[in-house]
Amino acid sequence: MRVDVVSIFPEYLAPLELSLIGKARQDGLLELSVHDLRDFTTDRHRTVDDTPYGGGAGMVMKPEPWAQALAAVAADRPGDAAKPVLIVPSPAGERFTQATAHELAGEERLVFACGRYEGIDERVMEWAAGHFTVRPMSLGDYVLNGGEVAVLAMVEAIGRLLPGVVGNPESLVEESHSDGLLEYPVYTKPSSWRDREVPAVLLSGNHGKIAQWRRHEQYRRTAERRPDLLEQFDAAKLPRADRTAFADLGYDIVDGHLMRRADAGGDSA
Ligand code: JA5
Repeated sequence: MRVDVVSIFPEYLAPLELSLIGKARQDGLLELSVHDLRDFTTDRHRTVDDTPYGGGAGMVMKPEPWAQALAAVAADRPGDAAKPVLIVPSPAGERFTQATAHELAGEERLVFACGRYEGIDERVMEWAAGHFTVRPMSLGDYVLNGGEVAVLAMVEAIGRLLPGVVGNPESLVEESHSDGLLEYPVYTKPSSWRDREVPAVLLSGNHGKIAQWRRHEQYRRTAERRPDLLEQFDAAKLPRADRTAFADLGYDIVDGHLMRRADAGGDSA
C-alpha cells in the first residue's frame, strides 16, 4: 500500500516512522510520503489561508495550494491504476471505525489531506472527486486543531491490518471491536499484588471455563461502558449460560436482539 499525507506541519507526522508502521515501511509493506502543502504555493509568503466568505471566526484554507498538491500526488501513479481514496479528517465526516480500517486496508493507495484553521474550502473536495474517492472522516465527536493527529490514528489502525505487519494474526481477531464487544480484562504475574488477586478461574487450567469467564466479562464491560454497542449484537444463537449472563446484566433477548429491561438497575449489575 502507498500512503501520501499532505499537511502544513509535516514534522507532526514523524511518529509514523516509528514502531509498527516504521517496521511496515522497512519491510516494504507500506510506502509513506509526507508532503508540505506550502511547497505548492506560488506567493512569496507561501500563503495557505484566507478569511471566510460570509464572515465569522478564523481562517479557511485556500483552494489553489490544495489543488496543486493533490493533483501532483494523484498524477504520480500508473495509468491503469484505480482512483486513490482521499481521506479528509473532519469532525463533520463519516465515523471512522474498525470496519472502515479493514475496508481501507484493502486499497492500493490512500491520500490524507490534513486541514488546519476552520477547514479547507469546500470546492477542493468537489474538484477532488474527479481524481479520488473522497471520504471525509471523523474519529469521534470532539474538536482537534487540525487533521494531523487524526491521520496518525487512522494510519496506525489501517497499517497494522496489512498482511505481515502484526506478528501474530490471532491478536487481530481476538481484540476489541472485532466482535462488536469490548475486550475482557487481562492479568499477569504476580498472582497476588498489593492484596489484589488474579481471578481464580484464570489459574484453574480449565480452558472452557476461562473462555466463558472472559466472554461474560466482555458482556459485563460492554453493558457498563458501551451499552450502545449491544444494540447491534446478535444474541440469536447464544448458549444458555450466555443468555443467563445477559439476564443478570438486566437484558432480555427479543427476536435475537438484546433489550434492556425497563425495571433493570442503573448499574448494569
Ligand atoms: C479537526 C481543521 O474526529 C475528530 C476530528 C477533529 C478534527 C478533525 S477529525 N479534523 C480537524 C481539522 O480541523 O481538520
